Amino acid sequence: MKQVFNPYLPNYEYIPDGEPHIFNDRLYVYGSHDRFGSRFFCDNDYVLWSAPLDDLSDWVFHGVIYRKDQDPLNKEELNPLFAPDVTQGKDGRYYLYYAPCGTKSIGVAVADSPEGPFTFLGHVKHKEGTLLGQKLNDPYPFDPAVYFAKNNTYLYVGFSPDPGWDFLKREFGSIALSSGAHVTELEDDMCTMKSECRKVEISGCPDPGHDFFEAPSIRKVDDKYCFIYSSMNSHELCHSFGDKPEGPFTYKGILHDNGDIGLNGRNEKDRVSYTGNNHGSIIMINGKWYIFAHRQSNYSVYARQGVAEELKRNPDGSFKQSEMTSCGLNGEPLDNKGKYGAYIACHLTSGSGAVHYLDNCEGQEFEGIRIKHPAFSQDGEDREDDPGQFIRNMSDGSTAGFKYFKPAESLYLSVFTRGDEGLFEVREVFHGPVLNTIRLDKNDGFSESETVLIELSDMKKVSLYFTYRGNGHIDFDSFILK
Ligand code: FUB
Repeated sequence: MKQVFNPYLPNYEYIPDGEPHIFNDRLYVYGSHDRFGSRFFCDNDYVLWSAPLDDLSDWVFHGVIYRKDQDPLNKEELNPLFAPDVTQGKDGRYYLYYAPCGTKSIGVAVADSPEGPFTFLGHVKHKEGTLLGQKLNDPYPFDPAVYFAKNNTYLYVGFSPDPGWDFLKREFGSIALSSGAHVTELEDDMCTMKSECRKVEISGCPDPGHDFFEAPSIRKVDDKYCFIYSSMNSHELCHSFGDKPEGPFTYKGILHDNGDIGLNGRNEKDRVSYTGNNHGSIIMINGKWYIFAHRQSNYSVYARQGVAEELKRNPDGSFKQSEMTSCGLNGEPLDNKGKYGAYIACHLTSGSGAVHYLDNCEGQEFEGIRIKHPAFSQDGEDREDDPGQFIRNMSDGSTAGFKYFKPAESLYLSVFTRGDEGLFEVREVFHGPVLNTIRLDKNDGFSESETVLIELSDMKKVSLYFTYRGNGHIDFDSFILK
């Protein structure tokens, strides 16, 4: 079996908003599809990947499962398709729910297999036929999640935008919509709402930052229903428990934060990587719970990549916040011998820390970030077979960290970099003692450095942090553990 990393899909694939589902003993992740280099969300058509449950490293590509132009409301403008979800209907077929940006609707498509291809079926509508999202006080037709329970298909939608945001006026005009998460049940035609949407109540949020913002998702955990969502803080996924699919729910804490903010009391200024929006869900695979979420790359929130981590439980059955690692689905630390791409770093900071990527990263803000900070990036165009994602633009003090490798007493280590000369300080603990330094020569193409020895304690799994010291800039491609 191969090893599996974070991101868990090939490094040229940009699938955020992943909803993991198990159908017929395979794990499928349905998500949006970003385009590397784009200046907006979800520019590509939906594609699908799956893996067998007994080998989560063996991801298979199923190709395009649904195109933007298949929705009749979206033919002309080809608006991006935002976060989708899939459920199996009572008829055994598979139903895909999605929100085509700018159409004020939730689309429904159907397929005979979980692998698609999906064909357009209709839009979610009120009993009298008005589309959901086009009637006064409807919830925002955004981020649908679907779940079959108690002989009903539950549909969750919602968004809590700032009412002053310009795009709301542009897209929804004068219709006053209800903020927050909402739920309804669907008729067996999978399009008609059985009742008006009700607000999903979540009590016990410790502060407004942890309230619902977007990305509703639902799963059954033991005898509880677990409502998952992206909070107002935006970079984190939170969870809440309830006795019924429609709630009410009680807040239970953060599941994943794409800067590890909140983990062991970490605050925003010490985020371990470049944060941005987050969206995902949980699933039990072979007896273990996992959170699927996404990280940011390329200085923007428009090139997001799926990551997954194992979850641990609290005594009351709720989940502890996961830690971002380089190897979430691997089931054990990575081998301490071999060549690893720098793109699997779970820690990436500049000499002055990392920042939150904004939804609008055009203009000065974007340029400022691009000049001062490192980022996961690639040289090639979107979806080239092996564009070779790497860490771009490390300057003095910039650090890439990798967790975890199997214990070792010592390791020989070399790196592949390009750019200016300088050195890498190697540590096992960020801010800890320097174990050794690696001299980096000036190179136009990626070249291997000298090999150095680092002494470790063989008692625990290994973390590795590489901090660039120098006056220039380097790109970090990979490293070899020997
Ligand atoms: O991917 C587009 C949008 O970004 C999703 O619909 C939101 O949940 C956020 O992840």
